[in-house]
Formats: sequence, C-alpha cells, structure tokens
Amino acid sequence: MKILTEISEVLINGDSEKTYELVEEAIKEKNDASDILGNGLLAGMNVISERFKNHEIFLPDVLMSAKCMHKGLELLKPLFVGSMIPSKGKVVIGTVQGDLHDIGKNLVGIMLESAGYEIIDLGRDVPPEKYVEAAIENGAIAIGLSALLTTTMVNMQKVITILEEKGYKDKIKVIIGGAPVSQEFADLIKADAYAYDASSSIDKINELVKN
Ligand code: B1M
Repeated sequence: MKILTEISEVLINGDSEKTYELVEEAIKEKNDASDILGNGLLAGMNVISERFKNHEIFLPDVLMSAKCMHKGLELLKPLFVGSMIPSKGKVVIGTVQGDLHDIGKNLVGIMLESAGYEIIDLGRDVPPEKYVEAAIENGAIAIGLSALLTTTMVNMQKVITILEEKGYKDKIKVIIGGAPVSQEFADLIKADAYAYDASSSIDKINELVKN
C-alpha cells in the first residue's frame, strides 16, 4: 500500500518521471492494476481536483499532474486491455468541441477496450460532424461523448442532431459522460445512455448492444 500512497504524492507534486518509475515498480511488485489506478493515480487526481476547486493551486499545477496521470496510464493500459479478445464492435470516442479535458475519456477508452470493444479515439476538442463521419466510415456501433465543462456539454446535443439528420440515430448509439453530465441531461438530449464513470460505461454499452 505504501507505494500507492507514494504514487499519489508524486502525482500531486507533478513529477511525471517519478510517477512513471513508481507505477513501473508497483507493477513489478504485482500490485493489482485497478489498485494502482484507483488508490494511486486517481486518489492523487482527486486531491488535485479539490485543491483546484478551492483555488489552492493553479492551472500549470493541474497540467503537471495531468501529465503524471497520462504517464501512469501508459503503463497500466496494456494490463487492462486483455490480449486477443474478439471485437464486440467499434466505438468512436472523443471529448466534445471546445473541451480539452481528456483524462476521463482516456480511462473510458481503456475500460471499453478491455471489455472487447475496438476504440477509435478522436482525441479532444472534436467537432460534432467529425464523430458522425468517423462512426459512419468505420461502421461503429456507438459514439462515446465526454465533456467536463458546463459550457461544452451542449455540444453533445449537436452530435445527436447530426445523427438524426443523416438518418443514423437508431443505428449508431450515443453514450455520454463527464462530471457536469447527468441522466437527466442524457434524457433531455435523447442520448441512448449515460455512464457515471469508466467502469459503468462497460455495462451501459453492453446493454445498448444487447438491445
Ligand atoms: Co479543468 N475544469 N479547466 N483542467 N479541470 C474542471 C473540469 C473544473 C470542474 C475545475 C473547477 O473549477 N472546480 C472546471 C469546470 C467548471 C465547469 O464547467 N462547471 C474546470 C475549468 C473551469 C477549466 C478551465 C476553463 C480553466 C481556465 O482556463 N480558467 C480550462 C478549460 C480548458 C478547456 O477545456 N477548453 C481547464 C483546463 C484544465 C487543464 C488543461 C489544466 C486540465 C485538463 C488536462 C487533461 O485532461 N489533459 C484540467 C483538469 C485536470 C481539471 C480537473 C481538476 C480534473 C479533471 C480530471 O481529469 N479528473 C477538473 C476538476 C474536477 O473534475 N473535479 C477540472 C479525473 C478524471 C478521471 O475524471 O474527467 O471526471 P473525469 O472522468 C470520469 C467521469 O466523469 C467519467 O468517467 C471518468 C472516470 O471514471 N467520464 C465518462 C468522463 N467522460 C466520460 C464519457 C463516458 C462515460 C463516463 O462515456 C462516453
């Protein structure tokens, strides 16, 4: 457990090299990947979120911790994503237009990939048309939209409108998530599902595919 606390601490301090080293060490010590993620990296990120909210730290500090998170995820990803699982279908994911937050979206991608979905990650600040074009071109079964800002969550609606206009609303399912998003908002914009976190996005997509 000591190493997981250390991972949290170096992430909070924004030391990405040390984060990488410690995550590598924790893996070698046979710590469970979910534990390293939850009790190490995410525990540190929660502290950063709280301090940022309380104006105790500033954007550059948050960026440095975000870099640590990315470094750690680089090492954890192969452990989550099982080898040779037959694909359950393609899912296009991305953070909506105007939004640069991608840590949560990346986690959702890793979890869905580990559950057997093929992920087409469009990155962040993705224009609404791009999701729809990518989904149609690749024969995707679903589009996953992430938003962390109250000012950008409205762009989720635009993706659904384009799907409707192109006649794909029933063929390509839309799942949404992110801190300001809720089930009520999903109902309002007629998204097919809302997932609170990365793990529940697996159940939600599985349900959509089954139906
Ligand atoms: Co920004 N930021 N940020 N930020 N940032 C928030 C979101 C904020 C809540 C902080 C605060 O003020 N308390 C606030 C938003 C307020 C609001 O809209 N109501 C905010 C702000 C204001 C801003 C700027 C405007 C600040 C400024 O410039 N003055 C600016 C905007 C830039 C832009 O996007 N255009 C900005 C910038 C940044 C950084 C670039 C510095 C950095 C992002 C780095 C990066 O992502 N590469 C950053 C960060 C890190 C945060 C906080 C501190 C942490 C977000 C995070 O990564 N959390 C955040 C505070 C907070 O959220 N409490 C904050 C960890 C991550 C694992 O959680 O992303 O929630 P999360 O993902 C979860 C779930 O939400 C869910 O599953 C994930 C894992 O379980 N989920 C999905 C997410 N997407 C999903 C999709 C799904 C399903 C589930 O299906 C498809």
